[in-house]
Amino acid sequence: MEKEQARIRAEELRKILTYHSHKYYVEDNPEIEDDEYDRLQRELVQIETEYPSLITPDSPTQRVGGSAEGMFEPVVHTVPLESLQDAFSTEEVEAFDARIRERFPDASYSVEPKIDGLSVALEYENGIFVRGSTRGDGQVGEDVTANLKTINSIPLRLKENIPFIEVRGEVFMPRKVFAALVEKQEENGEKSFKNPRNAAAGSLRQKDPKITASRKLDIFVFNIQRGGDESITGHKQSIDYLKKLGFKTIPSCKKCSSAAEVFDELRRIQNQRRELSFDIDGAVIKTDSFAYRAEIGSTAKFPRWAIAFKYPPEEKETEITDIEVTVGRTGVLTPTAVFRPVLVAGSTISRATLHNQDFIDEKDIRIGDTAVIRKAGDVIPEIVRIVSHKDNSPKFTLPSVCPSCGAKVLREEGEAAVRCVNPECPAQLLRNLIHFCSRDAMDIEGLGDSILEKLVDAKMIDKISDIYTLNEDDFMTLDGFKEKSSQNLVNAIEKSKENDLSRLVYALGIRHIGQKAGKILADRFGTIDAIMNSSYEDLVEVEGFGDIMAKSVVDFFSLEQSVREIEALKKFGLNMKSLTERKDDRFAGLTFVLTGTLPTYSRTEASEIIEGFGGKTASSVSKKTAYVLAGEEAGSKLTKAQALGIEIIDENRFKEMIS
Ligand code: 0OX
Repeated sequence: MEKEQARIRAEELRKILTYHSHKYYVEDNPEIEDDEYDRLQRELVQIETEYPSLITPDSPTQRVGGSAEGMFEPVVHTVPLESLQDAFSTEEVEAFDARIRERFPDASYSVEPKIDGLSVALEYENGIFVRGSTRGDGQVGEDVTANLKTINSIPLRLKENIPFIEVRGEVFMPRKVFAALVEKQEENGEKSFKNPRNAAAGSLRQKDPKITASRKLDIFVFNIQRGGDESITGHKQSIDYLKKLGFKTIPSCKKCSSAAEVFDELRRIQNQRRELSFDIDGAVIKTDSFAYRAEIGSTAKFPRWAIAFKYPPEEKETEITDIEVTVGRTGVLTPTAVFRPVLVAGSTISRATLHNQDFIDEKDIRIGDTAVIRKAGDVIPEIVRIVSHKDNSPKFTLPSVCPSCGAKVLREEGEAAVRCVNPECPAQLLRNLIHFCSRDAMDIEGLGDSILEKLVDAKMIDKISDIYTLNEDDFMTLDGFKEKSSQNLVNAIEKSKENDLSRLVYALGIRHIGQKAGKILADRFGTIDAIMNSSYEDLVEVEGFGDIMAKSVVDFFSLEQSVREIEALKKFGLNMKSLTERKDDRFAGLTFVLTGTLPTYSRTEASEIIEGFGGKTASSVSKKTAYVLAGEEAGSKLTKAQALGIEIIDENRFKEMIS
């Protein structure tokens, strides 16, 4: 495509994509299928890859992967982001109304929900989003533009090209997103966020905008800080204007002309609280007229013209009848309190996670206790405090052996979680098998999740080494297997025996030992026996290794089951030696970045070759990158490489370089 033609099409695509993104994320009323949206987005990426000079800051392709320059630098708020005075009783609201009405008998209020998130300021120049910052202390916040760009409901371009506007909004994490994130964190034995507010704050503070993007944050805008349409005279009118500009505005804003109307609205908001998909912690009552606001003014901390009415979280008392301990897919032992079912915040709850031993100790939770419970973020049941213990009830401690397999459990230093690391533990077997066979590990083509699940269910395998006992007849007993497909699988299993030791080390699923660490261990020690016999002291010496990784390797091989498995794998003829005999160091000092799909090499294979010649691979393009090895459907890395003038090579050229 000619450049001029490309420019016109890119502009058109941006308009279409921005329109549909607004329909989907702001109006919650999509007009096209996701597939169609993705197709249009891909077309735009393609044009921008071919002509990087056509990329604009408001391009929908720039939400993730745009420049993260200036992140976390201080931003002085020209108009402070004030906080609100809280009211906990109707009397306090009445007193507020009396104070306002004394001066302005005809004052009316806007009442809106108070979103439980974190305040941010968004600045737009000539309709383009140029800077976003956190509230900080209200006077100075931090630049989080790159992270805010990943929030799809924040327009990168407004519907009108006004010279300047700064708005204020509340960034939040929807309850469902929060619940899924916590589930994942618990499953991985990570510290989980306490509530959606903390999760939103943590997500916005990420150094890598990709992580922020994965957290699916959202925003409600509720204030003009500076600029915009100077003819606007009141709050409700300003919200309508913000909506017209393309912002996702606060979900309701009711104008009330009397205290009675205010109370009706406060009740209405409180009653619908449970049905909302996000957390609110109250409602805000604001004097609507900007002229009146200016006269009423602010204290050092709060505006005098507004007040936040806080709704109390619902709490109930119940009895803890049991504490159950389960082993998750990642081997983490999770204690759960079981209690007499009670109705809280609209649903009956009977269980709450106790996270780990530290949490239990801190609150001194025991079986038989009377406890106060509530729902964190109105979703996740939690124990707030213990009211009383039953007479003579003992302290609760997690078992020292795995409830699933009986192996001794371990608690790593600095970690809250207690884990079963037995590779044969049935609770983790399937996960370990899937990892073992995966592409970057032993790369056993065809032995994917569903077949492995069938093999486990049929009790044909109960440990990793059993994979190597399988023959064609075994596969033929499974649904859908014919002679040819069974033979292919057996061949793939056989082929995996030749793999480099680095793959095997990674495939064993030792905690904290990823692909890179597997390679380092294989290169440094040469054989599996040398790795197994290495001490903690030997391991911490290894470049790139720290205390946690060294301990993890020692822990893994100190288990009898691990040693037994390695011996079995040896017997089946798996290669136990490092095959990396460096031919020469032709790539020494050079860093490669891989992007897109290469015609014949997998990414892992290409990385292995580069490292074999003494080079390095990195995941992102920078000035230090020597080459970008690009395949089909290469994305933003290619664009960045072009912009930085870095040499881009294809697989053919790469093959020439290594021949
Ligand atoms: C909220 C919220 C926060 C603007 C001027 C004084 C306080 N969390 O939903 N703050 C404000 O108002 C600010 N309104 C809100 N709705």
